[in-house]
Amino acid sequence: MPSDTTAAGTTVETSSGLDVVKLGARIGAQINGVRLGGDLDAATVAGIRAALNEHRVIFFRDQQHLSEDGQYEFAELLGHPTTPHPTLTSTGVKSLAIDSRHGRSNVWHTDVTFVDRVPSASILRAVTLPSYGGSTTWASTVAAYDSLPEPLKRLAESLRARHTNRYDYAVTAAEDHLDQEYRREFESTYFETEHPVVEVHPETGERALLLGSFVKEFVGLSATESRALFQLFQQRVTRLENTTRWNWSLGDVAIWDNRATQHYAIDDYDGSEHRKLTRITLAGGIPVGIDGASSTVIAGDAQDYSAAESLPRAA
Ligand SMILES: O=C(O)CCC(=O)C(=O)O
Ligand SMILES: [Fe+2]
Repeated sequence: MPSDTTAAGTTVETSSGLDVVKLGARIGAQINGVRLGGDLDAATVAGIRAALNEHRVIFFRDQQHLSEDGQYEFAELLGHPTTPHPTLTSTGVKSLAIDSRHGRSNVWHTDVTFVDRVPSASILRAVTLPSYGGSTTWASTVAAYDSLPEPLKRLAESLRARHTNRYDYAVTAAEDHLDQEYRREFESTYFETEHPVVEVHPETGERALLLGSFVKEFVGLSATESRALFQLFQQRVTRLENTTRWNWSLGDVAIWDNRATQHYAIDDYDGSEHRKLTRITLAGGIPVGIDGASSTVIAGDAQDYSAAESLPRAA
């Protein structure tokens, strides 16, 4: 891939015509010089899509011009927006409010894995920020899989896991950062889906670990065995080398590939500080394991949330 080196020494990739600055070897890039909106040309949108496939999470600064409508119109260029959430429907029509008054997502997760049609991507825009802290970290689940020793790859490939929206069974009241009303709405319809632990990415053909905090258990294993294996694989996902951390400024937009990442919102600002971001999510397909077996629904119907995208699958 052709590249230039700037005076600052950072590598700028030029193959897509976009100014893409890598933030780490395994995950993350910042894209400069793009004004996001519904009027972007097709080549730029294709470049953004390619950067997302390559870097897993991409960041744009200085998008203060974007409103919720502009964010939505841009989302429509990149894919098919879902409704805001399968159960959280009271916070908006076009977008999901990520608001510290409702809760703090300080747990490693891939979004909405309790349904069969796992979203392909999300677009997150900073609206109100605390005066310190409140950054977000993403981890590459492709890098996590790739860095596993061969026997653990084979083990992960042989497993399926059940994901539900009644998560964090062991959470104590003191640790529970979710507002009670919000939790009630989150859990108002029960969803449970069985996914392969190793998913084949539909666009890149890469293998990725599909886990995160909505996992309840591995199929065929005891609760104790499930917990032990979950920790083993999650530790690989969250190794710092597999992550990138973003310190938000107002006007920033992050886009992540939800089929290749987990994320964690760092709860290091005080309760008096308000933090709000606006999320618009893009529909995805039903995950497929390396044996070609798809995810299966155990409970709940997510049709109203999102049409299951059927993309031509990578070889
Ligand atoms: O608050 C954040 O930075 C991220 C929250 C989150 O988990 C999400 O937007 O999906
Ligand atoms: Fe999330």
